[in-house]
Amino acid sequence: MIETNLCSLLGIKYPIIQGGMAWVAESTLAAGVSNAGGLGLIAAANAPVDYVREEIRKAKKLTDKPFGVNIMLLSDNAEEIAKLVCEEGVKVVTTGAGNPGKFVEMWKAHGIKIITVVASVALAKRMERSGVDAIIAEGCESGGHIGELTTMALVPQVVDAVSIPVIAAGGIGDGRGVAAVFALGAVGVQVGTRFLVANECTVHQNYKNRVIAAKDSDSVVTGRPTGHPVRVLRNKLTRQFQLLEKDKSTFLELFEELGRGALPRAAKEGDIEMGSVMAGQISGLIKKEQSCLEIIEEMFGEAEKIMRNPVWVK
Ligand code: TUI
Repeated sequence: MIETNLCSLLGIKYPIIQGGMAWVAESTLAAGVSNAGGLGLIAAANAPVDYVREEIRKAKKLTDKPFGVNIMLLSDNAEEIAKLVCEEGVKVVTTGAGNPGKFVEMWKAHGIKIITVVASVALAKRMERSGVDAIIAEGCESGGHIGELTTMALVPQVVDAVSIPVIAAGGIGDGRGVAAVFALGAVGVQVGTRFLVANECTVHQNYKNRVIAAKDSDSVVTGRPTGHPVRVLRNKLTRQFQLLEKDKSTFLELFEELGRGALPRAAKEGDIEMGSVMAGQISGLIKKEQSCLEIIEEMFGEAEKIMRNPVWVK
């Protein structure tokens, strides 16, 4: 049984946190992951506050285990969501795409555990000073909004730079990935892409099928000129982005127009050609739909086997 100090920090059985995937991570997936022994998350993303409140209340009915809310700090309503999690008694908050420093005091006063996603050592250090409980070091193998460094390079540098627990994210799709990031000094993993195809995940079936069909080289990064690079699976939309990106005179508004509403178009409507199919580089590892419990037990079973009996020890 793999148990780390992340398990006691969050009150969970397996040291795994589900990715806070915008338009995807709803109460059913969050409760599925939490019931399976990990930490499930509801993604607030750009959703209206009332919607997020309802999802939190639904999750409370679906599980008696701890779950969290992911707050995307680029969102216009991040401040309102930051207050909502206090009102609703949410136990854990994860944040992404920015610096949550100004909310830390309020969340701590409400006994909320705070875990911040970072893509650099500098932000990890700043976050430790502001009092967060743990760091998720997310490499650019991840789907969605990404930083510059790979998980392999980022995680050990963050581990050396801070003394709070570090969770690894980006490029972890099976037990081999779990074992690998423990070797880098992580005390847990955050996994997004593999949970896209969970039975409990409500993303459109076309999206799941696209992830299952993906091969190693099918993910690309678009949007670099906007300052918000995003990893997605190749399709008609990414080809249009790539054409725009070649033309240096392209106005940023054109990018925005092409990207507007693209994630719900894929995740909710199932338009996987003109929608944004955010998924990580390990999509090529994913072969089938499974329950959250099967995914988690398989990952940690494999990891334990590798760590007990590494192939290189004779
Ligand atoms: O946030 C994510 N992944 C996301 S958010 C998202 S929604 C979106 N849609 C379109 C455009 C942009 C976002 C889809 N995927 N992951 C966590 C993460 N945070 N990765 C990288 C970062 C990050 C990057 C820069 C965190 C902080 C940061 O700098 C902040 C600072 O103040 O230095």
